[in-house]
Amino acid sequence: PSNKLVSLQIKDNSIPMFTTGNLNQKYSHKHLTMKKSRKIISNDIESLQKPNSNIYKNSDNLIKSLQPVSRQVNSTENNLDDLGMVKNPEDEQIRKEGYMLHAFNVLISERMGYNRTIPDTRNKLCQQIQYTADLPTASVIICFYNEHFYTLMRTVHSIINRTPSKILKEIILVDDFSDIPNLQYNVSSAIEKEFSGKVLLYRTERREGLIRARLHGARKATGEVIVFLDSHVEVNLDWIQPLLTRIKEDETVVVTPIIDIINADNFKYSASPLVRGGFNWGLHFKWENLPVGTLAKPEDFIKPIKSPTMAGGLFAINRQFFIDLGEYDAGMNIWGGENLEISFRIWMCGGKLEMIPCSRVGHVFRQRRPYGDPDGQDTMLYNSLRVAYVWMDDYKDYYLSQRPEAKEAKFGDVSSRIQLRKELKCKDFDWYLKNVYPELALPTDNDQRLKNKWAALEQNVYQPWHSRKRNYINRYQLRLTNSTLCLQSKKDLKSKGSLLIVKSCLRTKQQIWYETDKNELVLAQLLCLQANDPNPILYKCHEMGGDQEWKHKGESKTPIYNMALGRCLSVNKKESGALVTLKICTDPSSSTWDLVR
Ligand code: LR7
Ligand code: MN
Repeated sequence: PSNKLVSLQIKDNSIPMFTTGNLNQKYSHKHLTMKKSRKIISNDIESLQKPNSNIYKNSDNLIKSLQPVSRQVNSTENNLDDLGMVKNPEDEQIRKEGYMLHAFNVLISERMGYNRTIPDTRNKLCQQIQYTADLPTASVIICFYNEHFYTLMRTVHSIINRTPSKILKEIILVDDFSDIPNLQYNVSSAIEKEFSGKVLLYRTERREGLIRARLHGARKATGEVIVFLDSHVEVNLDWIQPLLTRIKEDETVVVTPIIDIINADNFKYSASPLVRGGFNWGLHFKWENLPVGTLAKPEDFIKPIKSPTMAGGLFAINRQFFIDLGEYDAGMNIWGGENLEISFRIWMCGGKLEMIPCSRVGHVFRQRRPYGDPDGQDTMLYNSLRVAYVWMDDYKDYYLSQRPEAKEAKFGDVSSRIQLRKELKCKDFDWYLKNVYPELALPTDNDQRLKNKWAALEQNVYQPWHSRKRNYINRYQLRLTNSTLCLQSKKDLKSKGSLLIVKSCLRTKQQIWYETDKNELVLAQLLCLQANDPNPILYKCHEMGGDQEWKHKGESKTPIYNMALGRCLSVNKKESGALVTLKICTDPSSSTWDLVR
């Protein structure tokens, strides 16, 4: 029809929906549907199909009025808090839908736009390294299933912006049969327009899962090295040169960057410490402290670090070595286990696995995976069984006894992978444990001293979504502005799940809030203020930010703003006993507070 409108769909029988064909105008279908359902009320399908009808004129105006650039800010770490503001019901809708579909704050991700500055998290010594221009070429492979459009585009832009173009052979996107409306169209238009030839898009013919989707991408790649990345990452300065330098030295080394943290609720980018990959007998990947003495001298902080396993999503490998090593196990479904499989295989079949401290890539760590297996299979179990039966010899019994349901479960045919192991003349699992991961205690170890030692070490183990220690930086009562009412728990202060009310200010424990350096508000150093919708509650501090992270501007008349929900602490009536609720911060009836120290 018009050169602006390319697809027209009728949703819910009544609300017409369209997307724009000109991706120069950077916005997703979601904004359009929302704006449109508000502005254009006609649901006469006939009129929609006539090119000269008013609806097209309206929609042209609409497109102009929606210049999405205005939604996007050139973001730095400093304005992220503001970007999370929910200003109207439409924002609220986007935020909510986003959490459901992607399990992160899409409102912030969209407003940040495609490019942003992130902190250089590398060790200072890395900045002095001069990398030679003579490095192998690389193909970056990113598979995605229903990824959030802006987040995916920012992944691509960060790679284009921070990778020498001579080295970057291509970026290969593999759409794993996503079914979010228009995602495929939007991605293909955007890359065609901006990165024609450099960024390629493939789509699988059915949902394959990340293992087969990556395989699909790897087989299209032409670079000397292939680099796998997740679809919600941002690469940091000079991220690829140290990876390629190491592979150039030795083609049998598989390398990973340090995976920095992008907070799923506020998109803050922060450094990860140097830890390595391990696993437990349930075959779950885990982060583990480096063996004592690894980081003795300053230079040790920039040297490659041997790692028994990798997290799975981000690594670089010589393409021919990847093929020779047997690529991936194509019998694995959707998600899980492939990272241990390739880690064991690398070590047992003649390679090495190392982490490169000077290479940093941020990854959005979510608290849940927003998708499952289409047939409801426990793919982690299925895939882990394949790992156990092919690679772990008798040690698989430890896994099987950890997971009783595993004894009955199906895991498909693994004969070709066993064959591969024979052809490659791989070492056995006993060798791997003794030489690569001697620190792993066996469940049967009865040396209590050893067990204690590892238990103690594990206590300190870093998890990207956990902080380690709670630091109080402030202590105050929260008084409603122009009143003598203070924030307190409704029930007694230890009662988990209690709602909050305001009551006459008294210097009782019940009203003393402790602010932590992670922006939590902890009542009497016991329970955390948590942003439940529509009424906040007191809950066990989980130290993961998000619904327990609160911002305020200072001493008096400040809104108190929750990062995850994008709303402010408020009361409907200024009277003793009034229940505390969460309101959109720009609502004129929303409350402000004074901090009484
Ligand atoms: O069916 C699917 N098809 C896909 O294409 C399911 C997923 N995917 C894509 C998805 O869009 C994403 O780009 O595959 C990629 C990985 O999926 P995630 O992001 O849901 O996985 P994750 O980050 O939760 O999980 C980690 O473990 C996985 C085990 O199968 C993979 O190895 C992931 O790549 C891996 N991610 C990382 O290593 C990043 C650091 C996380 C940690 C620790
Ligand atoms: Mn991921």
